[in-house]
Amino acid sequence: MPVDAPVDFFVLSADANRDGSVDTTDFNLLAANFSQSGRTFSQGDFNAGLDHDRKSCKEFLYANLYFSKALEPEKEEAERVIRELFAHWMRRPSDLPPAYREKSKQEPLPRIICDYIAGMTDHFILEQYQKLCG
Ligand SMILES: [Ca+2]
Repeated sequence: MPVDAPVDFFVLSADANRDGSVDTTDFNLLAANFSQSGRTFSQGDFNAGLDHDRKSCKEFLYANLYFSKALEPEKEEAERVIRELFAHWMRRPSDLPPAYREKSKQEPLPRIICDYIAGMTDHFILEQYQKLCG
């Protein structure tokens, strides 16, 4: 179910006057306000509003992606795949790649399996699932 979610953000981080280019105008704004407190982004304080923007971005992602009702089935399926693969490698660590089997001699097996899974792409983990649990 696609939903429009207009988000206003700006990515050219040194473009103080937000005219789409970084040039001497931006440098002059920065220089004129250098080391003075209470300045805005357009006055060359490139940290101004950053915390607010970061918080807004996080809130948006949590509301529309991480805890999205529309994506819940896929999230649950991904959790199931990870849970079953984790259990498989806990039962059969011999199915881990040699480098990870070697690491498990120095670190706890659950930690090694988590590290291995964390480095996988979506495609690779599904391939592993089909091969080992399918
Ligand atoms: Ca500019």
